[in-house]
Amino acid sequence: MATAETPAAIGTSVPRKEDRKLLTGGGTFVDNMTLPGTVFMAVVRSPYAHARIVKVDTAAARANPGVVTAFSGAELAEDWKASLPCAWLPTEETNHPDHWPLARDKARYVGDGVAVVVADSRAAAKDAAELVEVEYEPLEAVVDPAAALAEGAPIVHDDLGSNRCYTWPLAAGEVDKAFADAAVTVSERYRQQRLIPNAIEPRAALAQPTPGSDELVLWSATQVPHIVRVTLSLVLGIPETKLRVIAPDVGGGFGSKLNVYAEEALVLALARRLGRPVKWTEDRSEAYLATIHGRDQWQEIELAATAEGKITAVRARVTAGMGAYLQLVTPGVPLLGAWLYAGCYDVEAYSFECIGVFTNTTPTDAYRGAGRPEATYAIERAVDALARKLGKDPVELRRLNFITEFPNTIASGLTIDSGNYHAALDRALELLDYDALRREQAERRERGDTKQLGIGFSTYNEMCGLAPSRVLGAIRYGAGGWDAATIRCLPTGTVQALVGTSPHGQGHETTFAQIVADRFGCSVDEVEVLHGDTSVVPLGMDTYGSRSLAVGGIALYHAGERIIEKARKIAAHQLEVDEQDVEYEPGSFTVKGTGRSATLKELAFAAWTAHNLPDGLEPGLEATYVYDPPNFSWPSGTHIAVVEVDTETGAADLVRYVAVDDVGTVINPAIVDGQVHGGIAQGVAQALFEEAVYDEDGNLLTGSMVNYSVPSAAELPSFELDRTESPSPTNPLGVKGVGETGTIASTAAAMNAVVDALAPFGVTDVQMPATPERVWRAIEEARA
Ligand code: MCN
Repeated sequence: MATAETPAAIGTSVPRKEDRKLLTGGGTFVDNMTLPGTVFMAVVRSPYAHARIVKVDTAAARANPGVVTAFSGAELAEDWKASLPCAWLPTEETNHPDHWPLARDKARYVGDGVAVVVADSRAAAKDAAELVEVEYEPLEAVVDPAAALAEGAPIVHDDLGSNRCYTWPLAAGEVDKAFADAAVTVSERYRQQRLIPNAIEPRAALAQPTPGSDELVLWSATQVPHIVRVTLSLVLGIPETKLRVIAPDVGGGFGSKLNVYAEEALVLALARRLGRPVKWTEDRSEAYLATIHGRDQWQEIELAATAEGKITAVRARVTAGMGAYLQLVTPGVPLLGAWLYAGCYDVEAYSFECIGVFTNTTPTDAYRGAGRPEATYAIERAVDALARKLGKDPVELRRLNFITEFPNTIASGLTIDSGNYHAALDRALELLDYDALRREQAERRERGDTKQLGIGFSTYNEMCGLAPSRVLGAIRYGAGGWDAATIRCLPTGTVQALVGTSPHGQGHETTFAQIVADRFGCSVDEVEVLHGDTSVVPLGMDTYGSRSLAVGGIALYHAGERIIEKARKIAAHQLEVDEQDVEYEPGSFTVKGTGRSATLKELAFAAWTAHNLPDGLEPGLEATYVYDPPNFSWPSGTHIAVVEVDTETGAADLVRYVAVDDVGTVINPAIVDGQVHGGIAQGVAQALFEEAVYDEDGNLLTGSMVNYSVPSAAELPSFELDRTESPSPTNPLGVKGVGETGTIASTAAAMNAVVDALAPFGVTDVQMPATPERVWRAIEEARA
């Protein structure tokens, strides 16, 4: 294995540069920072899911020792020039309610902020928050998205008159005809239960007014410092030039920190009012209420097929819970799956419709995979249902329907860049020893063993690397899909790489350094990757949608090419030959056919002294590139889960998991494996363990890790991973994203395995998560 000190080509498992610091306690997280004079904010949150706010009295809180000030929502109303942002309103008619950092008239979910207290310690702020007296008039609540559409359901936003947020249709080809002509059809309904993101570091924000200027600095545990800066400058009504946002080390996000939150706006507004730094850190149970949730959809999917099992059409309908308000991209999340309900399969006709619905629950938004795990789940479960109906092996049915030609414009309208779906499936079957497992399964069934085996497939593709700005514009997303990078060769030979994406666990400091080191012929340690500070890296679109490498990394690659081209001019000038006569090998230029050469480091020094540059050439060796990709990138692969279900207790144990992914060219295999591992764990968690449960009054019953069951390594087997490689033809490195593949693929694989194990009982569906109780009930009901 290479070390960080040796030249590290693309494709090498260089150990993560950032780990030494993180593992030895040297990381800088927002909550580690306390500036002189810092005061602490606590948020008073509604205990009701739906209630009119009659009166907020902060007098007792203000009088408590250590308290600096306290405000109700109404008292801060003048601080906002715009409501909190939603950057993705999918249709012109989308109902978009105001979303103020503190509620004023009504509380709309348990956890909705209604007042803030500021004190000289965190404990004092929390104690005093309990003394704020809020008079509520409780109202009936609605928590299920399907129920919220029913006649007579309580209305979350009175002024909208309805809980419907939007209806978004997509149709291509003759769908009705395909269903009328079909020899076989299947029609399935699935629940995508609500999930609660669990980053190790909860959210935290620290705002500092800068004495002597009107600048405000916000440190935030965010995935999106650039987006936070643009949007909060509008919310606070301050020039963007006067807001600097810094995402220091961020301990995970999984999409939940791809947002602009009330608390970020609040600490800024309070710092501006008080002239002092104001800090807030979420605790875990607060996070469960106040940080976005994921999923929460009802899905209906129908397949039309020939008697042989060739799928001709897919029809999907989704009812998607928005929660009480629209966060940054809430309405767009289910639509990220809109094109993918036909999965890896070649169909002629396609239709999709999504209805977004308000409920009295925590807002939903992007959670790892965002829309694509849901789509993959629906199609992969439905393909298994079709296989069962036809009495075919699920592998054979998949093979019959795979897309085989690339690039391929699919029925829903997008173009898949590259892939080889058969190759990944072949390799996965080989790793699994499929035939042997099916034999064992048959033997266990024959013997009537208590523990039955289930084998579940998920052959998936996804669109990530969000993405071409024009396409994002066409689907009414409010920002671009480009990203930017700057490379600066310093006179002493080291290199700064400034990137507009910002990691929170993905290892960019290593992989991005590898991209530069590979082209510049230097070690990874000679490249310092800087990110996450809008003053240091002003241009960027941040990290989500597995875009950092496929967009930001390509910007970095192009910036490197610009450096090399400029250095070539200097080399030719100093070596006194034509530019065409110098050849570049990573790290140095040589005059063709001679031993005369100049290294990139020497040229960086020459560019800095500027004593002997070609006429008209700017001194310095620095280049910026803003890259807007021509397409999404399309990872794909085959995941296979093997579960053992105890038919007496209902316990479903994941005993093996094989994943063969195709993410194009791989920069760092160890990091890619790590991403896949984490992703699989998260997707399996949805299938078998996790669910946010509300009672009918809108109380979150799974309000802590005691009853929201995040799996640990003990619940999961070692994953067996491999890769195939279909480089993307749309970028010069051939890379595709990997950050979400595991999550996108694994939920369906695990649930297909559970249902496969229960096939002898005639069970065809179990709602997620497939807890022992649910599995046991399914068996008992089938037996009855
Ligand atoms: N990589 C690579 N070769 C490839 C693809 C990726 O070496 N062919 C490397 C990249 O250079 C990067 C990492 O793998 O170091 C992930 O790259 P990418 O797929 O571009 O994803 P992003 O960096 O944009 O990360 C976002 C993605 C998302 S959307 C979620 S959600 C997620 C995830 O990454 N959240 C994570 N992975 C996470 N990992 C951790 N530890 N914590 C989270 O919160």
